[in-house]
Amino acid sequence: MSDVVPPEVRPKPVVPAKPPNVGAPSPSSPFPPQGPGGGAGSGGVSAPPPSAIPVPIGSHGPGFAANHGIGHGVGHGAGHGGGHATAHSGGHGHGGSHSSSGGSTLLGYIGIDTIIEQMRKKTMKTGFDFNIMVVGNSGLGKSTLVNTLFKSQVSRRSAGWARDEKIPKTVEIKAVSHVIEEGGVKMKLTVVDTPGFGDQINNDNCWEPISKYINEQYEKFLKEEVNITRKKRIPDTRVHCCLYFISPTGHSLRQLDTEFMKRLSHSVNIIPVIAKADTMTIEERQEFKQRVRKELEMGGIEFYPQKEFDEDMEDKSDNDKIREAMPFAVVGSDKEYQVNGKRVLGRKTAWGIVEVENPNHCEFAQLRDFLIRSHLQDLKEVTHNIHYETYRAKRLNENGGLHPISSNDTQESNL
Ligand SMILES: Nc1nc2c(ncn2[C@@H]2O[C@H](COP(=O)(O)OP(=O)(O)O)[C@@H](O)[C@H]2O)c(=O)[nH]1
Ligand SMILES: [Mg+2]
Repeated sequence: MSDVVPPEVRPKPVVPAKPPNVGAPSPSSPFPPQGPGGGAGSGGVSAPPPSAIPVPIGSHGPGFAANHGIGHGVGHGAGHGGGHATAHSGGHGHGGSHSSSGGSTLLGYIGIDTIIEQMRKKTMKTGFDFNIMVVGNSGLGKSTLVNTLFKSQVSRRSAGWARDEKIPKTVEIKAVSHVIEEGGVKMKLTVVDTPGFGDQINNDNCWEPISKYINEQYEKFLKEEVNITRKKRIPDTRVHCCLYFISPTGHSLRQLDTEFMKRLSHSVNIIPVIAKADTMTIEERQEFKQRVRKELEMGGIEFYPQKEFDEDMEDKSDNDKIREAMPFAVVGSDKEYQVNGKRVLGRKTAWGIVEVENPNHCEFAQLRDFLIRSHLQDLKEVTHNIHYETYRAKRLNENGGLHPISSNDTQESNL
């Protein structure tokens, strides 16, 4: 099976009509109501969507927690409502009263702002899934970077192909899960590796097995959703983010790169990165970044965070900054060195140590902040509300919305 919907004809997910007198979004609503009073109340507490859990990851600053970890919280409706409630509690009372036509004054404390604490408690109990896929030629440092991002051995390093071990003839897909805990929050991280991508002489169609895998996960989720007896929490194996590794050649993008990103950008959040940035000088890096950005733009290739999904001006200005800095030129390492009395992750070269987390040395820290500390929840939401929704709408249309879905075009992968 190829792409579910070719980019040119991709329908916009349908915005469901909001029934009257219903403040809270339904758990599966693709575009829950937004704005003041948009659902800080019961929706967020009693019926959180299965995949949208606020993500207050440990060590980040309060700004991130307020704006993204919790603000975007349980679905957009509850998240925004919660955010408003906090921002305005005791003031304008946005989240509080449905009867007011805006700007009413609360006479006493109601407790709307406690939703943040309630959501936090729920997340602490349930934890959350995050599924990241890495794509790019062998040896570009994919496994190393994922291990660097999560500061543990979550991805097996390919120590080069042994002589008697053959390079896979086709793209293999391997998913490995780990539970990582930080600050009492459990994340079930699944790393989906795609060894063999781009390693052949003829790489035509090597995006196909990857596209198939991504769609199979949507299909699994959909099957669970349309079951009469649904699980309370549907296991989420959908790929939330696909890190695409660009080889640090200094030349143009290869056809394989553009082909992959073009074909997949409408079914998954693609984040392109420039691999092994320490192999280029700072000037070469800047030049290469600009060239890549231009080529992506000229090729009409969208990557995450997509402009069309910016929710408001604040989002747009934050995301513009990120988009302008992309693709991040990264360095990965799992070795620690002593630098100025501190232990840092780095790569030792003849000229000194390249410190992975030092923003003057490479853009790893920017990628990490973006991916984990500010946009992790949004990656999950865009996956659910846009990519999955597009898939779902198409599948249900095909089936008249009612009949069981045949598995003809989504054979299970070898997982
Ligand atoms: N110079 C440099 N080498 C790297 C970097 N990341 C990984 N490597 C090395 O590249 C080789 C392949 O790394 P690996 O993570 O297995 O690549 P993968 O095949 O893409 O998963 C290993 O020897 C790594 O130590 C990097 O950022 N810079
Ligand atoms: Mg690897």
